Amino acid sequence: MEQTYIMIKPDAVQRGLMGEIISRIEKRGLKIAAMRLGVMSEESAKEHYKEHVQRPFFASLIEYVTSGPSVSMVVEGKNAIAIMRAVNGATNPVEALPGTIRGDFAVETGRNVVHASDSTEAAKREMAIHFKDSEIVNYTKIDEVCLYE
Ligand code: IDP
Repeated sequence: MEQTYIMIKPDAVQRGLMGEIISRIEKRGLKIAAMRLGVMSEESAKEHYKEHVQRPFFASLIEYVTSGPSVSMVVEGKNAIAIMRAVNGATNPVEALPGTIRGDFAVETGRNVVHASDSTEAAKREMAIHFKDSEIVNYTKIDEVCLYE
């Protein structure tokens, strides 16, 4: 089983999309192992996005993700990292296919509604920024019997 870090970004919270996004994750068959609503600190945001520190959009990205409440989650399942990247769709919503979260609910890259870790290393790093080990819940869901061979 894999775990990945997901953020429902502040624009999505303001637009009332939390339930829709959580519902898509659940319906896909992934399990929510941790979840918290809160305003991300500037320190956490800068650590999270440190690979982009030299990019021209860095300051506006930090301002965006700390601008209001967001939802942080750890999502778990077989191939959870790749599945959540596909569920979210392309970074630029113009290229995101209909049926993906960004393809259905977003218009531009700087307000693209959701985040998902893009690799095992990123998932591990991002989960450690946003959650203590004790906040990640280990439990079995009854539907796992039907989801997995
Ligand atoms: P990802 O979120 O799909 O992993 P990244 O390339 O890692 O995409 O970019 C991180 C975030 O930075 C994007 O989701 C988006 O919010 C923001 N971002 C990336 N490129 C641009 C840009 O050209 N303008 C504004 N914001 C950008």
